[in-house]
Amino acid sequence: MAIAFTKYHGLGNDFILIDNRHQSEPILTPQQAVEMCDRHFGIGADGVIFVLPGLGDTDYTMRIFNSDGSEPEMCGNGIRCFAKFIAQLEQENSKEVYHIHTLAGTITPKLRLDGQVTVDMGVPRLLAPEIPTTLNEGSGQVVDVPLEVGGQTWGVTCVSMGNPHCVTFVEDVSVIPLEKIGPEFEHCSVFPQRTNTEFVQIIRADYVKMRVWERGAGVTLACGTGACATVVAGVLTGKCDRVVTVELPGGPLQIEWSISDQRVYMTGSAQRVFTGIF
Ligand code: ZDP
Repeated sequence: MAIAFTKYHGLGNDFILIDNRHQSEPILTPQQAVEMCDRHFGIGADGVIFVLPGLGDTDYTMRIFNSDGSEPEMCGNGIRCFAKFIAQLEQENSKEVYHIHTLAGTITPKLRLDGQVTVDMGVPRLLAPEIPTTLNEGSGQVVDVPLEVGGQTWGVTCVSMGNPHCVTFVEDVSVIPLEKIGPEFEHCSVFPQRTNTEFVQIIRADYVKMRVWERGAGVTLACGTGACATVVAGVLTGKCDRVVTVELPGGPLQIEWSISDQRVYMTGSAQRVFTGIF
């Protein structure tokens, strides 16, 4: 079967976008997505994203397969790429704001004149069962709680942006052995749905550096939901302002955890790279 696709990236977190508007189930199986994501035997990507018909009063539905074939609830860099892709598909009928149905609820990206995309990522979920984690006996917020991983005790803060995140503040992100420690966090038994894992170095209250090990994708150059979770964790631990630049290996994201509506707003780039037939 020949499958038309467009490749996008958000700060080097790269995705294969599929126009799946004609049917409500993805045209690919998770296994086919794994093959397409392979960087040596396929197109190469951190995930495959499908543009499906909307549900209820939403414009479209977004579904994602990670490069290991698992399906996350949400994808922050992916939804910026998604917004650009649908604007490209709709051409002169494109809109400034879209309402997108995801497994994490309705997410609202806004295309800006400068080419960046601002996304209303919704209200973060902070209670242990919502993340989910069994830390703190599975109840209340999980803020700077000790967790032993890889023979070391870390102080972790857990946040759900629809998908699970475990944030650890460290002195120096450059020395963290991500490839080794990341999988141990991802599969730690206190995270029944596994977890995305962020290591964060505070430069200033409004500027932090973050490296990520993604659930189902491994080391990536950026993670939008992870940057949002980082700022929420920074505010909860008293380390960050409400408006923060998060520097990722692939570039910066602007994050605001709004005090007025408690929603998280993420602004960053999304770039089309090429189109093709698989
Ligand atoms: O939660 C997960 O399983 C993630 N791998 C989903 C992808 C998150 C992403 N990197 C982001 O930007 O939020 C795309």
